[in-house]
Amino acid sequence: QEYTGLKMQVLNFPDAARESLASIDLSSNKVYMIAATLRPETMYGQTNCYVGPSLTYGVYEGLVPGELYICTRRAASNMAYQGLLRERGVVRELGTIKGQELIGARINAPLSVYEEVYVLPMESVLPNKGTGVVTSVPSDSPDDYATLGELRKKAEFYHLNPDWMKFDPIPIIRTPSFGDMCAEFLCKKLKIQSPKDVKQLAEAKELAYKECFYQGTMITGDYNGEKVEVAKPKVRADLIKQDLAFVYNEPEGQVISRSG
Ligand code: ZZB
Repeated sequence: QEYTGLKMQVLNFPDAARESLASIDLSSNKVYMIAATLRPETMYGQTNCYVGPSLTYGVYEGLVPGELYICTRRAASNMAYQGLLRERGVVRELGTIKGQELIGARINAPLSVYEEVYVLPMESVLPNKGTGVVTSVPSDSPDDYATLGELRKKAEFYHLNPDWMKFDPIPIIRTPSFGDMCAEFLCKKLKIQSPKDVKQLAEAKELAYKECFYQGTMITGDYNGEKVEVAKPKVRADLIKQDLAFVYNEPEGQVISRSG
């Protein structure tokens, strides 16, 4: 699986994160959460980023001195072999932190209409896929839409500041069958009430992927009016050229999925 590793720079760490990472110089380094995405063309619609609250993340030195990456150790090991970390083949972990402690971090979302967004919890983030960091596009990802709805409804229960969830989904891709916000459309159509509706969410994801890729047209961003199929590699190339992302590969057989 070939992902785009999106560099989401951390602009402000919560106190809990500062404590856990006390031995790391966070101010003279640029620290990035690395989100693995298959949908670079949707980055215009990012509203937040998700981590698994109970997962452990590590901090690693990026290829360029002064850049630190946050992702799972498993992802860091893949990155090391792909020459994406400081020393090829070497995983040097500067520190670790729980996903829970990253919640509320303010981060930059490259290309998004919302430049600064927040880190939120998502129980369904898989430890064995991507980087364990998932950027959220609730207009086009049913999982992201369902989780954002759940967190907004139960902000107090989850101890979340409503300010962290204030960014509404925005239309970025027009589709003939599912309208301009396919995730919202499909969650309603399949009667998805919460992130616990795992089966319907898997179906919604499948439908959204196909419809957007083959029938979708961009209605925002640098490739407004172009087919998604055409815009996708262009947005990706732009992100990489601007040093906002890199190619991250996941070896065959390493990926597990939620739907089976
Ligand atoms: C932004 C985005 C926008 C995504 C969208 C999807 C969609 P797949 O298809 O099952 O391989 N993801 C990445 N890592 C994880 C993880 N560890 N646990 C759970 N979800 C993860 O899944 C690839 C997509 O799942 C990635 O692409 C990422 O979310 C998420 F509009 O990035 B995506 C219809 C989907 N739309």
